[in-house]
Amino acid sequence: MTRRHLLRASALTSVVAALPIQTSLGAEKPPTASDGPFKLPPLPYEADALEPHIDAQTMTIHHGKHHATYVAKLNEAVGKTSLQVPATLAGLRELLSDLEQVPEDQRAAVRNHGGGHFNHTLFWNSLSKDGGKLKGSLLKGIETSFKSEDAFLTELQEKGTKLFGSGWVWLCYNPQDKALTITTTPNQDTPLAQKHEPLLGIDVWEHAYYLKYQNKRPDYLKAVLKVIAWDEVAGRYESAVKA
Ligand code: MN3
Repeated sequence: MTRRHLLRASALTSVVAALPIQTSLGAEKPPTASDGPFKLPPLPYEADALEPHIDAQTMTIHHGKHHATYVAKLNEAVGKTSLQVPATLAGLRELLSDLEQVPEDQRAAVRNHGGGHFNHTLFWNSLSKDGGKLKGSLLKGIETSFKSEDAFLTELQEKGTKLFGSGWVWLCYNPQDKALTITTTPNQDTPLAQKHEPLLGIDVWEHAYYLKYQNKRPDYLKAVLKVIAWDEVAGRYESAVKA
């Protein structure tokens, strides 16, 4: 740690109240997900729960390495600012909805790693071995916005397949026109920045599927649609409509 960082970190300790940021003064080891205020949530199921559609090795690395690194680097970035936000998903949501409030020198890091933490947390909770079927008000909303369930699923897979490079394909609720929409974001950007409410996000980074599906992203998308927790997605939709 440089002298400049030390001075900055000690100046911060007096002003940061809401966030108990650990500056890890003097520590030279790389940060881990458990070092800072934001924590890596455990997977809501066993790593092999989604086999054979998503394999256990991919889940273990994706959650334990990729997601953990986003959390560690988010903590590092926030620790270099005097931002006062609770280290919760709600606090992170506020930051990602308006990145202008993040000091410019840490904005890209919060956007990328904060987005990574937010998106992956939503992703794990959008998957389940027995997530139910599309039904009720969500199915009605999908039929209104996309004409049919089939047309919706086809568009989701097409947009996910065509997204160039790394990113996410989303089912979002747009509070402006009260419609459902399928969008994509590059890297770890979230739909929150576009004032869209993410209901379902599917990770199409190669790290999400390469071990099992190699370059065959369409096969991965087909497989992941077999383990979507539709009941969970429907719950998010109902909350978004009421908000
Ligand atoms: Mn990922």
